[in-house]
Amino acid sequence: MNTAYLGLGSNVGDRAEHLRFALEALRPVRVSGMYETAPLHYLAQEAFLNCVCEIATALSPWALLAEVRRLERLRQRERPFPNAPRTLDIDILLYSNFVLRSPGLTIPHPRLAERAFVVAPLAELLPAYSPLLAGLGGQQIRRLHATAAGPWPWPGPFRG
Ligand code: PH2
Ligand code: MG
Ligand code: MG
Repeated sequence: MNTAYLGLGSNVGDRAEHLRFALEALRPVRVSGMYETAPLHYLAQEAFLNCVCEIATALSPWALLAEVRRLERLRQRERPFPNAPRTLDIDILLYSNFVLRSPGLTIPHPRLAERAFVVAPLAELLPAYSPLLAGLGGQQIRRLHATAAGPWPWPGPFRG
């Protein structure tokens, strides 16, 4: 088994329902709080709901990527241009201690440390990792914490 951290985001349609669908399929061990976040990169779009979850997986990184793409497609995810609005986005942030650089998959996620909407929920699950995320100031993370959309009506971790 490997431990992977996935970043989930949605800003089209019933955002909470898309994330709930993904979490039910992924059966995470732990889930961060849910954050309502302003769009980054492509700004002319609606606010996101974001969270991070931890999964225990027997899938290889490539098989896991195929699985999260499958879940995105099940929510009619469209990719008209980079950073376009999306029903469901699932990014592999970390996969055990793997470092992988290839055209289709980079682990750790290459933009992880630039993104408060990833760093803040990830720091909830991995507090010891957060000092390594040098790209973000603590103030930016605290500000995001202040906008957390919780408490999230999530029944708790799936086990087994
Ligand atoms: N995802 C992006 C681009 N911008 N902004 C927020 N707030 N949340 C996201 O998940 C997000 C984004 C590309 O994946
Ligand atoms: Mg993404
Ligand atoms: Mg993605």
